[in-house]
Amino acid sequence: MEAEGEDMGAHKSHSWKAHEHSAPNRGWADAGTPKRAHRPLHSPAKPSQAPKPLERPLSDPARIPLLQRLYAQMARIRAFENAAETLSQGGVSAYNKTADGSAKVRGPLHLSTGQEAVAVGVCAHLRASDYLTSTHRGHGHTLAKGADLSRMMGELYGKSNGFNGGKGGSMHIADFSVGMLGANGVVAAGLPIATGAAHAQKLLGRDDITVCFFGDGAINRGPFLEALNWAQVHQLQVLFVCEDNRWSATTASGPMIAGDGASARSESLGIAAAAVDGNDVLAVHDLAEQLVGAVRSGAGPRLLHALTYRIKGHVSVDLAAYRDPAEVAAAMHNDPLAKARERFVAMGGTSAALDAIDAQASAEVAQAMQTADAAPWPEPAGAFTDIQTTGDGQWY
Ligand SMILES: Cc1ncc(C[n+]2csc(CCOP(=O)(O)OP(=O)(O)O)c2C)c(N)n1
Ligand SMILES: [Mg+2]
Repeated sequence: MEAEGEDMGAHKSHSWKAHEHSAPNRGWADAGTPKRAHRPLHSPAKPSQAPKPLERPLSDPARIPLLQRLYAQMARIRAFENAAETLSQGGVSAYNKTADGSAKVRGPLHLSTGQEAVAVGVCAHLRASDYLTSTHRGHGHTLAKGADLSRMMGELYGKSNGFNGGKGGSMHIADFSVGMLGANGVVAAGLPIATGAAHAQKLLGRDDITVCFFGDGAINRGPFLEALNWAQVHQLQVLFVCEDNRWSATTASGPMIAGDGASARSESLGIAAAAVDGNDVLAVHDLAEQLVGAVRSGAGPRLLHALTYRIKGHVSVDLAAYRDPAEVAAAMHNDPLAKARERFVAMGGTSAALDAIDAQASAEVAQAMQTADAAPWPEPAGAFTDIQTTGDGQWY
């Protein structure tokens, strides 16, 4: 695809020589101190231009096969999380619930129900060699990036067939074989990891990119600024994706965000940002196509601000009674899978085709549950592997 028609040569380093001649002599060089070689400074990063909307009608019947593929990915995520939600009841002591030990999935489980279109629309443009960083709400990102559903279920069960041998759980899933660098339990912590990964890609001269998913709550933490600043200064190949689900745990995000939010903060650093209806998988797909194309072509970082809604509570046992039921009901009407189905039928596709996809997704999840049930627990000795050693020294 074509990039945004910007000046791709914006990132030219300028000569440092003129500055050297005019620099005041501070004396240290004459005193025998070895003079450090100056590396050329990066020229100030040029503000990037906002993408122009694609001239492609969202309801073009020629797009039926694409929409069907995107729907299938969303259906797998939905089926996985619906099952995991049920399996986790009784598995965590929080929100006035007490874990009874009987649950197959234990510990906090954050569902991305209602947000599937963001992960799927963006990841449709990624290769296995591209990198992705995720959040505490990472099942959708992980599946959309191509990770194995059965191994993710195994990890949730704590079984040895899981991605982390059953020792990580939902918030620590990683699968480097498909570029999924990890879920993350620390809000905003994925942002600098993504920037670092993109810097490595640049140093290695690769045209792979890094996609960084983060929540609307994360933009109020320092790492958001640090990561975007570094990415822009070094013109890194990273796409920042804000999944704005309007909530940060039990708090509405809006009243906590000063100014105009993620896009405005990004643009203040010169990083072009664009907002999209994050529940419309084709719209996300089309905007992400442009932004991924620009980032991959070396035009510097971009930010995609996806407006969506967290249909479930903060974790699977949270009934989210602190929300206005009318708000939740309105969000259910805007469910990304229902929306995709409606458009699919309007384009001329059949409901039966999507029903078959739903059934296939449920069967895949049921198989994964059977595999996880049958898989062995990690060996006790495994408690001492894959851990960081701090040595036997003392803490200061
Ligand atoms: C640094 C840090 N502070 C607080 C928390 C507790 N916490 C977990 S999720 C969350 C809300 C995050 O909101 P957002 O970034 O919008 O993501 P969402 O849960 O909506 O997907 C908070 C405050 C944490 N995990 N890490
Ligand atoms: Mg949020």
